Amino acid sequence: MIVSLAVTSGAFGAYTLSPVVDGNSALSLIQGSQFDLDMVLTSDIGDASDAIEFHAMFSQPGIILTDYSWGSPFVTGGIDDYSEPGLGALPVAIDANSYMDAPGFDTGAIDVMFENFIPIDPAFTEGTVVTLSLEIPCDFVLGDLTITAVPGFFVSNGNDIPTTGGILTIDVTKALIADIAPVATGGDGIVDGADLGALLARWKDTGPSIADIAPVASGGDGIVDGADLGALLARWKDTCPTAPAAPAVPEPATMLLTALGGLSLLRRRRRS
Ligand SMILES: [Ca+2]
Ligand SMILES: [Ca+2]
Repeated sequence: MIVSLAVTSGAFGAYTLSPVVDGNSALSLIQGSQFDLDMVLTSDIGDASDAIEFHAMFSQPGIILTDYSWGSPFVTGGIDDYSEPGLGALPVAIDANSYMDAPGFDTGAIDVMFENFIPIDPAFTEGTVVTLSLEIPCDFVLGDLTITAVPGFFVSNGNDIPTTGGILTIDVTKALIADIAPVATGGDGIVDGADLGALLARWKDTGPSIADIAPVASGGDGIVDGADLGALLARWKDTCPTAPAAPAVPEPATMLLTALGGLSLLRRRRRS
């Protein structure tokens, strides 16, 4: 089309590729959350492109990519969609091996790659170019996770459009306050005997302690005691939203008896 050629053969501006969640570039999400990440492309002069490649790079391994979709007129899963890992490989936990560059060129980055072409105009202009459906596992490391858009190429009729990638920051927070064990991983998405054991092992500890969970409102009071035990038992068998089915474990009454047995044992030891 003559009009289309007139537009795309003129001056080229610059693109910005911004990863956002509900329009935000910084937010907080709890372990177990499922969310959509939009890769939003904007131009200073209304650029259009028909060939796109970029990476989404993660600061930590383990986020699960469950699905993705391209903005129209790109076709998701079509013969021109070279994204890796592809739809057939999903869901997949994103790590250094989930996408490998050409042999000898792999950066070891924790990333996935998106690449697609539009063989016939109209080209893609602006807006959400790819939406990633993601899930934070229940045992995912707490704190800041950054997701960086790394532009590869953005091409309009054979001309490169300079593109700058943005950064998304997600503060990953704990799903369950009573999920303190396994201690090494900061919990496993279920409150059970392991957590009770971890609390009892820290009985009457003073100062900062992972088992000091009560009073809940203030995030602890500097001592591990009956209030913390009560807070844990009140959350017995709580699970992270996406946690796998819990294995068979003793019922709360049994665990409480075990706990009380453990306490009297501690008292006896202290007296002696
Ligand atoms: Ca646990
Ligand atoms: Ca306490």
